[in-house]
Amino acid sequence: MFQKVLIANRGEIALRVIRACRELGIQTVAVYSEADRESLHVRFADDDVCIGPAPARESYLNIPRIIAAAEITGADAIHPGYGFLAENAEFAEICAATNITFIGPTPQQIRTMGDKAAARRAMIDNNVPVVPGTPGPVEDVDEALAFAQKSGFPVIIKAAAGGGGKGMRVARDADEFPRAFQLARSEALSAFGNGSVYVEKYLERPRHIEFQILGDTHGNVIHLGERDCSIQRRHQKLVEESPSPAMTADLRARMGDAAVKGAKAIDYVGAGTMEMLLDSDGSYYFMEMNTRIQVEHPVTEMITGVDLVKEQIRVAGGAPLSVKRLPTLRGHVIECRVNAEDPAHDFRPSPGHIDVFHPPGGPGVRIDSHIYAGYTVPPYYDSMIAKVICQGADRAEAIIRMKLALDTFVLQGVSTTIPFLSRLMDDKHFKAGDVHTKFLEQEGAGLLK
Ligand code: MV4
Repeated sequence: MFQKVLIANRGEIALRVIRACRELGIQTVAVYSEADRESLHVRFADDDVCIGPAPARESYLNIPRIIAAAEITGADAIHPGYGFLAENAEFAEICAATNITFIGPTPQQIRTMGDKAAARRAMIDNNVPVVPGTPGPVEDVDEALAFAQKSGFPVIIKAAAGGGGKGMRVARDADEFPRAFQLARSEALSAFGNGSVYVEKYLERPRHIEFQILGDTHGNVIHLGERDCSIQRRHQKLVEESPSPAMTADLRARMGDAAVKGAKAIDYVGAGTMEMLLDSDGSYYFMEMNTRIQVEHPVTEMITGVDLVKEQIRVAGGAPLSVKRLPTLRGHVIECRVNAEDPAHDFRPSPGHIDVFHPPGGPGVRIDSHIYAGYTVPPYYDSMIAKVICQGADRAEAIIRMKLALDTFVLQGVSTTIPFLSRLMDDKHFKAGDVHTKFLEQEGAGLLK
């Protein structure tokens, strides 16, 4: 096992990884930007290194500085968390070349899944259902339009280098198509330096259901059930839950088998997520694979009792998975992301000083957060300041506990999404489990008060 792990991240996930290392008896190194000097991850780690100015590209994205920090402190592994360098194949390669273990999948696995068209191809080759579409990237607008006319409208044009909603355009008819195609292509080119796009049939109101995957270097690949992440705003998830209100034991077995088959196709190692779309008619399709630990991983930890971050670290050290199949699910779990944002002003970021902070507690409540009274939320990074995760014997109890937790969350100094989330817990469609990816577009305005 490792002696010392460097955490190439900040915020709550840096704290989460430090805790896992502590439990495993592993020393930790925090890296931080000049804006994060007063952060808890710096205080809680055994060792710390300032890696540069506030802007991420000069600190948390600066590969040479992070590698230098690992070499100076004698770290033998790096945990990338999520975001920043977590899905950067080149970074994983540089770690390997420097004899530092990257706690995550191989560079090749990151690369294959990072190219959404290549990932789609790999799934097709292994009989994992994908949304009907072009088998690979399309060369020009005529080839793309030919598919659209054959399959029928609406269709969605997606950037091969994209993911998370960037470089996507929907075309509802042949007239709209050329413009949508050009827009997707140019957005992909400017955002990713790669204008490669593919086309799929567009599903109008699917659920976003993702399966947690764990793989090890001994050939074991399992899934740990699903998370329903249908409640999103501009491709940012606000609420995640498990089990999905739409799930049955039979559907979980079938979707879970498909997810495991897809991960096995690339001999996946570590924690990963198979993102799938579940259509209103019950058909399901692979969409993308995320090759990292995700923000919403505590939902799966609470419903299964498996510590995903400890599994990641152990597996990277060559150990077999400590869990060999899906454990009995424990009731129902919901996570709400608390952001320092003002919902009344289009969710604009609200950084600043935290004057008062008293997080909720009680049975079935977990809070993952890096903030404290007296902390200043910097304007440079993601606006998420806390995750509230609540478990109940069933979904109704999980919702009651979440509502209570949100309403007793005392946090003053910055605007937050807490009141918005609290009203969401009262929404009749949400309570009925009737959610889909267009939910907030349709119902969100009513939750602004
Ligand atoms: C889709 C889709 C409908 N049909 N693909 C959004 C992010 C990226 N991962 C893919 N996304 C979608 N792909 C087909 N063929 C709808 C979405 C989508 C979506 C997916 C999950 C959660 C929220 C979403 C919001 C808008 C669109």
